[in-house]
Amino acid sequence: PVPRPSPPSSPVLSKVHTSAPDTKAAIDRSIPEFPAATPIDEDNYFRLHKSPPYLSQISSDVADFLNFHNKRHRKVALVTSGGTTVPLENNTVRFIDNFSAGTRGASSAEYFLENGYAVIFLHREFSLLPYSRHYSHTGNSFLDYLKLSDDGSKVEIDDKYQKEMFQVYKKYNKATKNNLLLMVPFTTVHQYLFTLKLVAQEMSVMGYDALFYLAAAVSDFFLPSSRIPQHKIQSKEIGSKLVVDLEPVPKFLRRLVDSWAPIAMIVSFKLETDNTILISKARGALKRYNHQLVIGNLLQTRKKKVVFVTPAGERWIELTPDQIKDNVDIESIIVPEIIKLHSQWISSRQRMGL
Ligand code: PAZ
Repeated sequence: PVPRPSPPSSPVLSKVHTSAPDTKAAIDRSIPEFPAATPIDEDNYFRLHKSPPYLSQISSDVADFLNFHNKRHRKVALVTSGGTTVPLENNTVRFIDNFSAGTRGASSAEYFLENGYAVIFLHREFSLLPYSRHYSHTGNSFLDYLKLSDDGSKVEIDDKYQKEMFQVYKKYNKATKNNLLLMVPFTTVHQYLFTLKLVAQEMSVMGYDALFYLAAAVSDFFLPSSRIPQHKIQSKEIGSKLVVDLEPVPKFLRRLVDSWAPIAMIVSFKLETDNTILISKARGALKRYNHQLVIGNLLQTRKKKVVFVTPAGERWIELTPDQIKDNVDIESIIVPEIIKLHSQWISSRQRMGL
């Protein structure tokens, strides 16, 4: 048999893993039970929950990355991507998840990189990644991009895919060689919130050069750690029904805008399924959190059209039928628009002497 070499160590993938359940953790009875139906505010959330154990490693990777780009006066985008999970057990067998594949985030990260930004990619572990997204989660196996060489002695990339893969690989190689892409994973909503807070606070060294692009699909409800059972829920212990009593996730965007990253430009996404409420919900978020831009999108049409909602008004961005036929990524239009707004926003702040 051919000996199997260990897999390549990725120049971009984080050494931190978030998907394995925290098997050592027991239910934490030192934490008081949350009163039912009382919203947990942002500060209490961070006070009452333990931070993920790997956070210090991420903190030093993020600090090094930001210092590197700050010295070079390069703008940095924090792109969040993919869906968060809500575990129902500490030794997690069951969890609540959502639909997000991370397409928006992964493709947006590529367009930020192409436009001269460095990117911190805060993503759901094993969701789509910049560049490799073209060959993963596609319905094909990556082996289908390969073929046997003419003499049958080795494998090579199929001629059909050579040209496109060469272009994608060149961009990936440029991003990795120049330390332009930092991957930071999360799996649970808990890990997401702690990591977002940490990265946001570190990003303050970038001043106005920091841009937040929040495309992740973050759970609206969660199970507080004081109520999570340690082991797999046993049907014979709970009777015939599993009744799950979730709390609302604290409105982290408020803290992000007010105190974690008060001088950065912040773009959030708002997803709805009912087109009659999309604009009002997006406008509501903009008013409530007082940040710069909400991009509204509908689950059904999110890959073809989005709406930019700012205090000044609304503007739809929509792919033409030809662009849809040519598989144009809508993010190739969204991201340059955001970059323009970021530059205008920096100039306006500077004019105001802020
Ligand atoms: O990950 P994806 O490409 O399948 O979907 C992208 C999206 C719909 C999650 C994103 O565009 C978005 O709207 N994020 C925010 C969701 C929300 O919390 O409202």
